[in-house]
Amino acid sequence: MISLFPSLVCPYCYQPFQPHKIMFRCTGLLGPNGERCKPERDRALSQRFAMNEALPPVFTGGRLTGTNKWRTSACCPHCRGESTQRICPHCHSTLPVHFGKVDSRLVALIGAKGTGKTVYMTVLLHELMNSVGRRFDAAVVGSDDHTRAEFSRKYEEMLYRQSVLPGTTRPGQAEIRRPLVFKVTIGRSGRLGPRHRHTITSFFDTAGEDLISKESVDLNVRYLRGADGIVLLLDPLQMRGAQAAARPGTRLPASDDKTDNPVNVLTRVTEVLYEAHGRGPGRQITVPVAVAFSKIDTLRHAFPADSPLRREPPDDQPVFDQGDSLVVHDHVRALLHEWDGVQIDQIMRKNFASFRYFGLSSLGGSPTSDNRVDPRGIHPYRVADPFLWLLSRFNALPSTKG
Ligand SMILES: Nc1nc2c(ncn2[C@@H]2O[C@H](COP(=O)(O)OP(=O)(O)OP(=O)(O)O)[C@@H](O)[C@H]2O)c(=O)[nH]1
Ligand SMILES: [Mg+2]
Ligand SMILES: [Zn+2]
Ligand SMILES: [Zn+2]
Repeated sequence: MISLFPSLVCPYCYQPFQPHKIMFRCTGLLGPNGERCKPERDRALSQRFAMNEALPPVFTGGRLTGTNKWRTSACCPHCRGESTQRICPHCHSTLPVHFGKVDSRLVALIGAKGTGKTVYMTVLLHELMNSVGRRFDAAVVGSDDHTRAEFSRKYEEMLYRQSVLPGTTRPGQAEIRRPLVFKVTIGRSGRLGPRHRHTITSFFDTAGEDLISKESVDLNVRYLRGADGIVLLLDPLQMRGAQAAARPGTRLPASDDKTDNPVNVLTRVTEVLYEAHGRGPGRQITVPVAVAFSKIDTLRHAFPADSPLRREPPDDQPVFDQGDSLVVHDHVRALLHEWDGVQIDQIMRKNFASFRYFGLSSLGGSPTSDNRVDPRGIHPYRVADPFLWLLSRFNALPSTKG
């Protein structure tokens, strides 16, 4: 059945809903009938995200008759005050201002324990807000108070100002951890003057431990099912062949029963995606997957001098450089042979219609022996490439022809 109302997906809980199901939250101000709605703990927010603050009540807006449009404001049935604060009917999170009208793309970040996901997400967002943002004339801002406060206080402050690397992301709490939602606005000068393209992106940083067993993978199924693009971070240091090639002195990740090798993780993620999207005869998974190998700083010294992973990526044009990206892709594919990772390439080719390999380093160097950021600072290398590729796949960013 073709629906007139394509389904939307909440960037916070990744649950789908029809546009006319969007709910509203009362402003809590004095209404025209002299009543004021009392703030109370919101059960949906509390259950899902452990957010317990008292908020004004929520109510349904309903469909506007005779049009395909949905409401952008509605009247509170109690105080009769008008509200424009739209919320998700499932988790009651406030939806971003342009939600439903602009592209909304959910990007899930997954990978085994200790691959560097939390560090990567922090550095990527920091770069997008700073140097990469300047290059693309892009503004990247947190879409809600929680994202803004959480990102600057918990992630950026710790890594950039206190030089502290994050602890293991707590597993089994996918219900409570809330994705960080950002609005990416890219300026373009067109014939009709400057235009802006908005994309809402939602980042969900999974706990690597949740990818160990089938049951705990299921916790993340909803996030994977709702994702428009996936960044799968794999740690070459968890692969035998690469361990041997690592710069002497590199601390190798602990291999305990909570860590899993990249092939097993990829196998399970593939199964989950087939479960989520269905599997027809000969059908492949169509969600674009950026397969990014982290911590490249520990391996770069052994690459040939002309390796694309030894040179700086082109950064003078505000476009995604397909040529450079494809050279990196081929190079990483070749490296997989040396790293005992041929199986990864076999799985990707067989099951994914759209994927690309990347090599990156969030920190640009090894952490100190007590696992703090090196005093010389953070020197990210190619961290934005996977994200820019996804944006180009979403047609949210121009790219050169490959
Ligand atoms: N050499 C090097 N080490 C890194 C880099 N990024 C992360 N690491 C190391 O990897 C460790 C794990 O990074 P996290 O970002 O916490 O990993 P995670 O994937 O979030 O792990 P979980 O939350 O346990 O799933 C860090 O404490 C660092 O020691 C990098 O760019 N280079
Ligand atoms: Mg983490
Ligand atoms: Zn009210
Ligand atoms: Zn929601």
